[in-house]
Amino acid sequence: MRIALITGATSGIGRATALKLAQGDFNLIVTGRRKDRLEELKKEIEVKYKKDVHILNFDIRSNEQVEKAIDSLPERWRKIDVLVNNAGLAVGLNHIQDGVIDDWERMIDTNVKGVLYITRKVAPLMVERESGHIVNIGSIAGVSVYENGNVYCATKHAMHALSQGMREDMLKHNIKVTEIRPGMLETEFSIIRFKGDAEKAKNTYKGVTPLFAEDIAESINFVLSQPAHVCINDIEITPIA
Ligand code: NDP
Ligand code: 8X3
Repeated sequence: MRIALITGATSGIGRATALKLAQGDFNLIVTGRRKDRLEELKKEIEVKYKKDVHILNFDIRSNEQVEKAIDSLPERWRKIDVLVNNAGLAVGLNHIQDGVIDDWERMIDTNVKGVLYITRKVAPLMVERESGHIVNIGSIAGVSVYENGNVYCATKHAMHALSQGMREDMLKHNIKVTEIRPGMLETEFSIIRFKGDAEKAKNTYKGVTPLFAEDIAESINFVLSQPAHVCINDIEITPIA
């Protein structure tokens, strides 16, 4: 049985991925700030799929909390085979001259610094065992930009660069790095982006069939199912619309 650590498993892609991997040969470490949701997910996986789940409840923007969480792992849970760097968010949608500094900091601290903090703690555990797979959830916003998307797009461009950089550093240790870049996907993402305005969030998907979290979970499961000698570097997925 392999162990996958999924950041941001309380909702959207992270939650769907936990449920998908639990149907295969994975025990799971699930993380996020909303502990009640992690506990519900743990219960669901244990009952439905008979897999072990370990909860780590922390804010990924705090290196101190990240270090403490990973250091707290019991020995058997430290053999992490897969790290899914998924936790992330967009906050606000403004022209650059109207940008809100606090929104920018939330995005940069979560999407860039948070990914670095957790990778810095988990990658050495993989290097020690000369084995592992890091799956980074980027975005089409990591290779293109759109009006008002400035800082969110910049954080996902950083994820794109980091994915390539990590791959250069990790492959020599037999550790694969895959970047998955989804397009428009209906999760809690837009509710967070519009700061709880459900109406605006809903309008984002008006007239189109977006991707769903399960579509991305399917791709993650696919890249993790490849033979040992195969590394899928990138997958870009958009809705037909
Ligand atoms: P959701 O809002 O549904 O899920 C985001 C997850 O990230 C939640 O579990 C949340 O957990 C976690 N998270 C956010 N901030 C923190 C934090 N400070 N500390 C710990 N966990 C945090 O959105 P998605 O599932 O859509 O987003 C997942 C990833 O997919 C993100 O990186 C996003 O950029 C990317 N993406 C999304 C697209 C979309 O259109 N939806 C398209 C392309 C990429 P909690 O709040 O409990 O801490
Ligand atoms: C999220 C997709 O198009 O809203 O990464 O930037 S988009």
